[in-house]
Amino acid sequence: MALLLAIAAPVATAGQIPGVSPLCVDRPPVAGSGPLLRLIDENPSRTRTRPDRPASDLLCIDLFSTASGRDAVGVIELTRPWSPFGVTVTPQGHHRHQLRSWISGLPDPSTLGPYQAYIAWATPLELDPVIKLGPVSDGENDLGEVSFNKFMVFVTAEASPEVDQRSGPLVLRGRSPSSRMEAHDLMALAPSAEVGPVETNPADNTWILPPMYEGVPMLPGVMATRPRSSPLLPTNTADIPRALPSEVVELPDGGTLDLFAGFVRREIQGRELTMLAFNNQHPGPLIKVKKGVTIFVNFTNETSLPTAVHWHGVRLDNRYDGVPGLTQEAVQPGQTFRYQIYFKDAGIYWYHPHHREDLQQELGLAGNILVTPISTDYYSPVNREEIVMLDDLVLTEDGITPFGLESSNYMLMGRFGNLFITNGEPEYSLDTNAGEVVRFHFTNASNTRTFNISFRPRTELDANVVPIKVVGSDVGKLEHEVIVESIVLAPAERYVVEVFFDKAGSYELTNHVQGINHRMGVFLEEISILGTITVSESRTAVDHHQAFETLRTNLDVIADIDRYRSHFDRPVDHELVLTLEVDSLPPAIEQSMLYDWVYFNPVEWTGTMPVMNWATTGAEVEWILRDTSTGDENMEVNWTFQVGDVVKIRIHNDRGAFHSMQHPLHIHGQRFLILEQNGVANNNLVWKDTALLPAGSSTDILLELSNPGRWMVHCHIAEHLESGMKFVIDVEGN
Ligand SMILES: [Cu+2]
Repeated sequence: MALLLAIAAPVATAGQIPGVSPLCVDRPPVAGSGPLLRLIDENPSRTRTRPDRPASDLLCIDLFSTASGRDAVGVIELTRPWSPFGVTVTPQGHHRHQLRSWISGLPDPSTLGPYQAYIAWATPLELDPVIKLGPVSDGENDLGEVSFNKFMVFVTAEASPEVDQRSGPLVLRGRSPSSRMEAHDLMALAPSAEVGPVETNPADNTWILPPMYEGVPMLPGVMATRPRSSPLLPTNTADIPRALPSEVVELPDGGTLDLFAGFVRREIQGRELTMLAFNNQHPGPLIKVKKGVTIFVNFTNETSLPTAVHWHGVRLDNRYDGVPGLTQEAVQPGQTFRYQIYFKDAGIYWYHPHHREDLQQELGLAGNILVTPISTDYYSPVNREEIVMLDDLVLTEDGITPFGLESSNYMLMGRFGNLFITNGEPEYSLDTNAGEVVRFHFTNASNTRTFNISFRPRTELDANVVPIKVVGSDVGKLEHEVIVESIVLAPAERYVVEVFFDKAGSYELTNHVQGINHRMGVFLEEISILGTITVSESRTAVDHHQAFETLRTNLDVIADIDRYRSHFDRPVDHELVLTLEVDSLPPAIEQSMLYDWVYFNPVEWTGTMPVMNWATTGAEVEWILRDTSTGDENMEVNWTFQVGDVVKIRIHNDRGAFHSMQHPLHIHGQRFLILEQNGVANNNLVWKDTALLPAGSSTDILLELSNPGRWMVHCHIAEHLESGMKFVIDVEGN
């Protein structure tokens, strides 16, 4: 019993004593609860359900002893190494975990044989390779980093701390939270999965199933489901123009752009498609302005749908924010609206409709705005600047998969495309000379997909990826430039990065992720080539290599943020929970998903269950932003601030939801800092307007209220926004 107390004792004062991981000790009971949890069951400080904290069962590994380990017990906490992104992954998309263990009760190793030390090891479930994490003893141990999909950790007694291969007896072992995933195959035995009750909606017959995910079959019951909404695919039989590539429109202070949204024809992979475009261009015109200028946009709606234009990330006057029903009436077909836009911040921004975004943005209504800095050395010198808009599209043999009319569909996970579209094309290409440094301004314009982008030499599949220097994100530069191997962008996020193409050759712009085949309960690697960068033999005359090698500290950004540092440790002003309520889901879908709660990936990287996802609408699914103090949800939330206020908001992504997934939360008209996630401080800040909030995470942001008006806060997964995952903040002042 003395042993048990030794572990349980720090629980009550976890905040003060650097004892057992507070994250992993004080947590609710879950499947696979380990010995440590049983000990704590008796501790009155433990509460049963805690949506108000990170999901410890997704972030902890319990260590169970063997007969040799006797009374030994332990727990491992998984945190992520810092990265400038909402999650930290390898270029291959494996989540990177930093492991720290707390162990107690290890017997003297010499009592087990000729042993002097305990060593911790990690291995994927295939048991190959086995990597040495290092010696461990009672107390706290730093075990370094592991980035396997599903893995085990075990502790053995060994002859010395120096051994590099395991040969001694096993004393403790545990499995990663991801290894608990289960196959849906048991569902094949469930009658309801075999014959799903088919909806009697008369529109049923007009739906054609969306493309399947190759290699991931769906159960028959799921295949029989249809969205409870009629299919909608805007068409225009009139003679409509072919879409053109994007053009750069440089506007001076006071300049005016005539912008219209209309129908265009596209031919993609042999299909004739009717799509939408701004000024017939895919993406829409690239608007280039200098920081500090004001421009006018005379917008005309030549589509058959009500719309408006939202200027994402731009801290403009509220009445020009382009949110129908909040800042303006929707612009009806044939009508016009004049926007006046002031650009307060340098960086990359974008514009898109804020009305049936799931349909209008998907069909091509999106363009970038590049706001160039005033100072000539704001960025390091480069040879070339590229604006890259990432997107995807759902394409069947017949064309684009229709949208829902009465309600959007793909409501559960959002509309994952099966074809990547980069700057409007299935394949992006760029030519440079050897030795060039290129600055890329990336925007994720997809409805729901989170990208993990890297640059890889084409000839060598396993070659190292090209280093990427991260310079900035949504609303300006990072405090400190950093080198990474890949960049993660959730919908609506932007990253400004620089890449040095030293050697001639062909490079691929790659999206590489580890999705989940939920049906089989296994990870599924997805590698997609989004484009090619061809680096010619001729060497650039202007060498910016030295500047690229220098990682800048941005004193201007640090000084700006200094004004807010005194707020970093203030108490939390508001708390939000991101969750989901479902009602009357087709039984085959509901039952299939019952298998998935055991493990939620921090990010749903790809759509491996397209039929199930496609069949869900607002009739069954409501994504929710809930104020924890009032219980108000979505548009009931009523927060009022004054211009000049600075508030700390804690956002929990509810692990207990029926289905938990990441949400890219966007706040209009303001900027914020991401202070910490799952209790780990962010020490390299950048102003953001969109934050990727992984499943089960808890994130603190510091919101600066600088811009008066009524502003939208919402999830930027287009379908989640349509399902109601939004509210309005009122900022008073002038
Ligand atoms: Cu969402």
